Amino acid sequence: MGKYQNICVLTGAGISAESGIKTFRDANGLWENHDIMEVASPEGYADKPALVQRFYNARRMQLKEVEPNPAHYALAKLESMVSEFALVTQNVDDLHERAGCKNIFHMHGELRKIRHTKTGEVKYFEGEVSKEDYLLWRPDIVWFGENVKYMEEIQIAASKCDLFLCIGTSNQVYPAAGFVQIAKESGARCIELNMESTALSAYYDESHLGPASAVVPDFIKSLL
Ligand code: BJW
Repeated sequence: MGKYQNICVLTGAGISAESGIKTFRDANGLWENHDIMEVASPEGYADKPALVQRFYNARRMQLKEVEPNPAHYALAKLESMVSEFALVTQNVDDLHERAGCKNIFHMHGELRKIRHTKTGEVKYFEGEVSKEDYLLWRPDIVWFGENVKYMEEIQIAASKCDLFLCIGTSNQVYPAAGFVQIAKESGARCIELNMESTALSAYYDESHLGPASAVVPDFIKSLL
């Protein structure tokens, strides 16, 4: 596809906002009613497993009520038009795959997976974890202080790409916020698409501001 043949995309909560999934740090963000460390840290889970499981049960059930939006579909189309494409997402929802994206790295885990706390076995799970299983099966989600998934694959994708897109993330959580540095140092053009400027906007070659459902399809059309 013209100028760019190897594209790496990093997405965050903003891309799913218009599908009806709350972001983390906006005014109505998910964390408003929950202390962040209470529901997204190993310590919080050890302290209040019932609260944490209820929180993730509710979010897992919410997945059944939401649909991908035009930004998710535009990225799937982009993937089909270039020779190499990696979609790195901080999101734990499944909207990228439901829109048709294939090469996805869920670096913070997935709501639809649970992990056995003793054996480490991971399995797909659609329902609500029962009270009997609260301590045996935890959400397969990366909480604060835990290592993110697919780090090696992501570092390779960011260092090989010629275009790095960052969509709908506040760039406040690491290591995700640092991937742009890998891409930039490797010579990629780095473009941010977000509702508003972020702490790292100045680091990007371009920023396009606005709702993802409009800005992402428009930007992708401009590449064609
Ligand atoms: C729209 C829009 C629309 C809205 N259209 N846009 C000190 C310095 C540096 C690092 C650390 C530090 N101390 C600790 C750390 C490490 C820590 C970290 O980064 N902490 C920071 C808070 C400082 N990171 C970790 O612990 C990670 N692990 C790790 O680093 O391991 C090694 C290590 C261990 C220990 C110590 C040090 C190193 C793991 C991070 C796990 C993050 N987990 C969460 C929760 C997952 C559970 C769940 O989903 O329930 O992941 S936190 C939460 O934030 C979630 C998200 O994936 C992540 C990023 O949020 P995101 O996606 O950016 O959302 P928002 O809400 O912040 O932003 C949305 C954006 O969209 C906004 O800009 C809006 O404007 C925009 N927007 N509507 C377009 N319609």
